[in-house]
Amino acid sequence: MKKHINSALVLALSLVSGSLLAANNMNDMNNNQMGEVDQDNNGSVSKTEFERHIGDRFFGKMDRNSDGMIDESEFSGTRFGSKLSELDRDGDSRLTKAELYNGLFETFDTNRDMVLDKDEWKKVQSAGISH
Ligand SMILES: [Ca+2]
Ligand SMILES: [Ca+2]
Ligand SMILES: [Ca+2]
Repeated sequence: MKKHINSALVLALSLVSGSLLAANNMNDMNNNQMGEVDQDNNGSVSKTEFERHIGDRFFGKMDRNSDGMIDESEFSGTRFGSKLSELDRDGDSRLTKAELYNGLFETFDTNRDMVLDKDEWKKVQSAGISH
């Protein structure tokens, strides 16, 4: 008897996860936000694709005094979950474009495989970096 209940439960669960998967796939098709970024369509975002996507517009938005560097006051208020000092390679307390992009990429590439997969990309989006 107990076995019956268990297998019914398993069946129910697999039906649920099956429809969740289907919903996810639908989501990907209808709302594939990675699509425009993932230019070679391999399901992940490379560093080049990342830089190209966030591009000059994003940097320009952050660089409010347009001196080509991001300083502490320009950096504060962002939702990157990292500090300026963590991204500042040369320790001058300001970020160049390269420091910002490299640093952000490394911050979001949590499994360090040098590409951003879907889950990692979601974090980029929720940090407000993607547009
Ligand atoms: Ca600046
Ligand atoms: Ca720097
Ligand atoms: Ca990764």
